Amino acid sequence: MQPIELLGMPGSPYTRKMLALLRYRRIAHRVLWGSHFDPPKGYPAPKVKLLPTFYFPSAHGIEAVVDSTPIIQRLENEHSARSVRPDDPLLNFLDLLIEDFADEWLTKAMFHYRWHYAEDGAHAAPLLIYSLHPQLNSAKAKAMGGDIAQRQISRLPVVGSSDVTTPVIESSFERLVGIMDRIIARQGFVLGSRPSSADFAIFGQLTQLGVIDPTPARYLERHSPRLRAWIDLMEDLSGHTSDKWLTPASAHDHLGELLSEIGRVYAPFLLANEQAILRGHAEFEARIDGKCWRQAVFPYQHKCLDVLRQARLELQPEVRQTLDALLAGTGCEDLFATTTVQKLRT
Ligand SMILES: N[C@@H](CCC(=O)N[C@@H](CS)C(=O)NCC(=O)O)C(=O)O
Repeated sequence: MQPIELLGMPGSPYTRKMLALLRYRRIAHRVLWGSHFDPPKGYPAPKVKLLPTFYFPSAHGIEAVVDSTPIIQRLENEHSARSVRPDDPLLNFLDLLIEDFADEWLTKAMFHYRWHYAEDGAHAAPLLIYSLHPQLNSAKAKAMGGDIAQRQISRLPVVGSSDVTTPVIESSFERLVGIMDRIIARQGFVLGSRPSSADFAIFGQLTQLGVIDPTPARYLERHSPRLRAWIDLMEDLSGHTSDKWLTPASAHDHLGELLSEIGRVYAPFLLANEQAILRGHAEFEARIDGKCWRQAVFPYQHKCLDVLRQARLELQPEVRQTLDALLAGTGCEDLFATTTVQKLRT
């Protein structure tokens, strides 16, 4: 089989998520380091210019595809060994939910810590430029670094990072460090002794937060050397052999505090975003974790909520009941409460 080609950057958390996943799955691949500012010649452009971009062979030549979660599913359909999605339907749902939390919420911490504080921004800008142009002279690199920093800083409000939301984002990141430390100590990974797509999603964001960006990396080094070491291992699990998923009966004890974190911050965010979108508002203000949250609406994350709701509805009734019992009291149950859905749609 032809190796899969993908375009990405070391400073892109979703690129790192997918590269580690390809390595664990032993799927032949070639990474083209670069970005859509200067895309590889002879390759089509994707509809939305995001990293990573996968170039899959298709009947009409090469197809450029983005969005890691459906790409993971496509890889599952095409390659059966070393799956990252549990067969058990309950665990499978939890995997989707936790992957979504990492992709859509933890990434707020990633973007926030990279560009909110001057020290971190000044550190990241030249790294991003030199990873695109390793031979650039330093004066040019400085100018280009300034441009990229300016562009990214101007986008902070889009993901919801501001002085108003800083306490919510930072305290959630700090709690997650503790939660992941205990998850790894117990089982090695989020859903057992083998990695699932949720681990790769968390890992992707942590390749930046825990290693590259000085402020959060210092926090992680001080508070969880175990999690810091896990990041390095996750990078290449091509030789990992342990293959046990959690038993659904142990899901409560192992995942309870992670689900409560999702229910504490991400669920109220998704619901407030949905409410604003359905009412046609351009921005919203909500209480999250007892504090104020303010940002522009984010239509993609409304789509994520629909995907989760649909996945829950597709579960067999007895699995859905077990799931609902597991989520009860975590705050995640609000995402699926029929009253919430009806109230918002009327
Ligand atoms: N939902 C997408 C998100 C990908 C994404 O946001 N990638 C970032 C880089 S990590 C990007 O390309 N942003 C556009 C830009 O910076 O112009 C996925 O899971 O792949």
